[in-house]
Amino acid sequence: MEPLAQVDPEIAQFIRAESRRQHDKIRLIASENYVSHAVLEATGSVLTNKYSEGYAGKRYYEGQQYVDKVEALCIARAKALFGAEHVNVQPYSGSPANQAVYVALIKPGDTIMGLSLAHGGHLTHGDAVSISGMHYKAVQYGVRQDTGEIDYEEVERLAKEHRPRLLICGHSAYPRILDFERFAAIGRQVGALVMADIAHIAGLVVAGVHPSPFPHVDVVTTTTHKSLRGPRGGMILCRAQYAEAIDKAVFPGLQGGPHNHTTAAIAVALKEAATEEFRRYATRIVENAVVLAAALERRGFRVLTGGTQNHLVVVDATSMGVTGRQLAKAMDAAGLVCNFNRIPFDTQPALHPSGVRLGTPATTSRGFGPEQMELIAAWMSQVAKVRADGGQDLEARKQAYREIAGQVKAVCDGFPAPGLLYGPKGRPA
Ligand code: DSN
Repeated sequence: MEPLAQVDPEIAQFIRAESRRQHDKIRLIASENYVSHAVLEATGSVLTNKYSEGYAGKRYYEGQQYVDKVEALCIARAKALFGAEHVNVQPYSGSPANQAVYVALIKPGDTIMGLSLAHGGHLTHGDAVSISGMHYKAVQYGVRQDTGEIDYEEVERLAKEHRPRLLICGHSAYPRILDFERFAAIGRQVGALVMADIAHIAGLVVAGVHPSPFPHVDVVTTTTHKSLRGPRGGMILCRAQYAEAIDKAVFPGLQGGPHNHTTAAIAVALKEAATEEFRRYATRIVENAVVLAAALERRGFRVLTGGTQNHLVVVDATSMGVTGRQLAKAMDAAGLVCNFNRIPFDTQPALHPSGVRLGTPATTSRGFGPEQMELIAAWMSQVAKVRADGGQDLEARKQAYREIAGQVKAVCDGFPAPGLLYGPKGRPA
């Protein structure tokens, strides 16, 4: 019963420091969030001790009296929340979930079609450096240069030309609503199965603030830790006719024993996501993103697509005279954490791209509203100006970032985040 701090003070110290960091800084990484104490408790539970290869009622190890119940409850909650006929809650995360769909439904060498990474898609949707681009013939569609929005006509044209077995819709950095119905219609025209990867928007979908991919598409994958606000994990939701193939692809096709502690924590997150409070939370995520995008635009940032309809804002940092990487690193020094990102038609290399990607799920979880979004835009503008001003020496720049970081922390102290060790006013809870 010795506490972690006694058994391993070094790791305990790092966890405490990370908790402090998560409290003191503003998390603008679009894929991150703060889980509740209840989700954390389930994640850190004794379920981590148990092996459970197989599925409820058909396991390869004994002692599944409670694990079976946990997994069955998790599946039932996911089916009800998303309106899915079948759910597999065992994928370790989003990439393995996507890979399991490919193993289940197509063959190596088959053609797949997805949104290109450079235009806001995901590596696992057919990028050349991912197994999805190595084992399958990947065709990539993009966004229109004039609007920055998905070019559905190009999707249709490419689909007719290449006749993919699987058409993928979904993104990691696309600030607009996805037209699942249109993707499904294109898939039907060319005889392709359609997969929606809703990892980023799952929380918005269950709350009804983004259209659902059901009943339009054949199979849906998601992570559980982004806007859905669960532990790090993945799920596959599909029509009943694909259930057996999907389950076999996850286990024994790709994975061994499921992470039962994660399954329990996903179940808790799904219960939380079914509440009216979560629906209000998801609504505020989008409201905050809209305010943030407008405030950034007023301050001179070029905001891609001219705004947002979801939790994401992508800005072209070069509109402020800096690269995305320079801005992201300077922002981190100033207490504003985001990631640099390529933008569509980027002329800069991947490690020094033009954009930064911002998201509001985490800030909304700690209670930020429009007032704080305006502050974030003002701080970002100050940071960009300091970084762009080549006349300043490094020490002067660092001092300017430290001053902003102090203001950021003062605001954060008034908004304790769920699940952290730090309470009101930034003191240990
Ligand atoms: N790493 C996730 C993101 O940041 O969007 C996608 O896998």
